[in-house]
Amino acid sequence: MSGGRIPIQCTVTGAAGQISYSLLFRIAHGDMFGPDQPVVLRLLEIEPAMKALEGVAMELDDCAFPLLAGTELTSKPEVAFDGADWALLVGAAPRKQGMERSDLLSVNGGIFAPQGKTIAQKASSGVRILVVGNPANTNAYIARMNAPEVPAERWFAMTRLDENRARSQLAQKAKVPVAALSNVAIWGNHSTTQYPDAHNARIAGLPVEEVITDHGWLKGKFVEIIQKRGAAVIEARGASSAASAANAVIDSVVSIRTPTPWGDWHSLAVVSHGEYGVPEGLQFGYPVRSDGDHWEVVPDLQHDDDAWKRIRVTTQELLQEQEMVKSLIPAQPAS
Ligand code: NAX
Repeated sequence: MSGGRIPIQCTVTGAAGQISYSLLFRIAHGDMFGPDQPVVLRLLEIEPAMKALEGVAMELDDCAFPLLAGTELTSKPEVAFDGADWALLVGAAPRKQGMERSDLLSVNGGIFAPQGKTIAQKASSGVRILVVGNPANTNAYIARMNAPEVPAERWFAMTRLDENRARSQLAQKAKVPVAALSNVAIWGNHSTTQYPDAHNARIAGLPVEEVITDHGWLKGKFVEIIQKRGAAVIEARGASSAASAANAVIDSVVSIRTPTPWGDWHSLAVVSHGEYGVPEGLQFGYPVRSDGDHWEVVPDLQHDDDAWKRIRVTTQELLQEQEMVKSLIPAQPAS
């Protein structure tokens, strides 16, 4: 029962795409906002995909979800983001053959800069935004910088799929249930330079390195598996991760909205305030904990030289991406 609660307005972009095909049904089922919270899905697509989106909406109807208080289908960002409490930016332009990373960044910048502006104009005053579409960190940075009216702390980019992949790989290696894993963090960019951190992770409360004694695997193969897992899924499935990405979107929003279990943390790319030496303003993957309203980057974690090296590499990549999109960033007023 929804108990007369005001529905949450949840915008999803790229709503006819493959991630959304898993995501929308789970949101409407209550997995994201809880079993008593009605939701209105505000679904944005580009014009050529509107017919497919209508088909998705028909299937949503056909589920008769008690919590789904409405669906709005549109190709107009100003309609999609109107009154949005949450904006899940899944839609992005895919990388095409022959495209350089800089081309991909600028094509997506053409999507995320105006979306940032529209969010600032139309969304609810408490809007929170999770960017999924790749390159996720820099797309979030572009949108955020085009929406200076929306506090920087409200913008997130998704590194949770990488965390979940890491939890699962560590559990399999240690032959323990995945629920035994805690304190798994992804540092940096959602790309092949990310640093999945086993050193600070725990298995049933013990440091992972005490349980998994193959330290060569932890420092080498494990890191590589997580960095390249997306490509491995494409290779096997012939399509990129979709259901697991949708699941990670749910997990990310739940982790932001609910207090983090004591002593644990989860991975999100958030605005850097210089934590761990990362330049201010980068949208950087960190271990984050939340009290349900506010979040903080977990301080004082220790890294060895190898980890610091990896963190520097992923930081450099993000700085390069930032440089490539600087024409999309409006001049910031002097503070
Ligand atoms: P699809 O190509 O299936 O769907 C994307 C949808 O976005 C399409 O329907 C397209 O019409 C729509 N779209 C394009 N431009 C749009 C715009 N300006 N406004 C609204 N909609 C627009 O991709 P899918 O597999 O769903 O993946 C979506 C994005 O997630 C991709 O960029 C993908 O790379 C990224 N991913 C990010 C992950 C992460 O962990 N951060 C993991 C999974 C995924 O690879």
